[in-house]
Amino acid sequence: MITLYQFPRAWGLPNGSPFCQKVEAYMRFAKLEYQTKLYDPRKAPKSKLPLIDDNGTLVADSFFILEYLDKTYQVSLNEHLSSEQIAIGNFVERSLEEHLYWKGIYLRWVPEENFQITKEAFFKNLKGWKGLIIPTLVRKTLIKRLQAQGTLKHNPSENDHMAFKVLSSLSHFIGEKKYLFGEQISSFDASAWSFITALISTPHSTKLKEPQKDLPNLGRYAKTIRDEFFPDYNEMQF
Ligand SMILES: N[C@@H](CCC(=O)N[C@@H](CS)C(=O)NCC(=O)O)C(=O)O
Repeated sequence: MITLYQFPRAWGLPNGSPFCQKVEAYMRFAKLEYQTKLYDPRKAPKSKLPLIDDNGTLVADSFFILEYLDKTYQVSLNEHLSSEQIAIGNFVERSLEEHLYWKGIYLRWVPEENFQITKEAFFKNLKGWKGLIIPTLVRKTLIKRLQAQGTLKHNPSENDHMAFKVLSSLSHFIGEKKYLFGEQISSFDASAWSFITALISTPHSTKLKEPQKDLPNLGRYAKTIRDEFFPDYNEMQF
């Protein structure tokens, strides 16, 4: 049995971390049997989650986890795709995970009202001094990372503008299609679904929610995948 080590679930989403949600989505697309457990990222081999344990084989990082599962269980979710489509899928995945992800971190952790929402979801079980200090320390660490990565060099409307470009590109790419590449799901939908819902399906206040109005096909896409693969997550908002 595969164990997915991850963060707590939040806001009706399968996970508070889009990377953990991506792995769970992939395993559901691939109809693999798994269980989930909470884990402390500091104990993980790459100090980040997701991490899987497949009968003693540990694999860290969603990219390597999907490659491992594909090879080990002959999942082949992308067999119907051309090399050109696979190339596009890789570019989409990278732009969501290496660019849009940071806009999401900014959104959840920097504006004070949003930080309070994040704190409530991720740290509500911490009691006493831990509940006071740990959320602020995590926030400080993430702010340092956002400065080093570059997101905090831009003002909020510049960041919203950059994130909106990625979302609107994705919206144009999806168009009327059911999944990213048509009628058949691919591994790239695991990433796209997780990063879209990480932005549009949480209670944080953001101009990026406007895509739901301006780019309604993203909400439709998110709901289609929820209905088909995560019907048990009926509290998700689109
Ligand atoms: N490239 C990694 C990124 C994973 C990642 O950034 N995970 C974050 C949560 S979204 C994490 O574990 N952060 C904990 C930390 O950095 O201390 C993947 O694809 O799995």
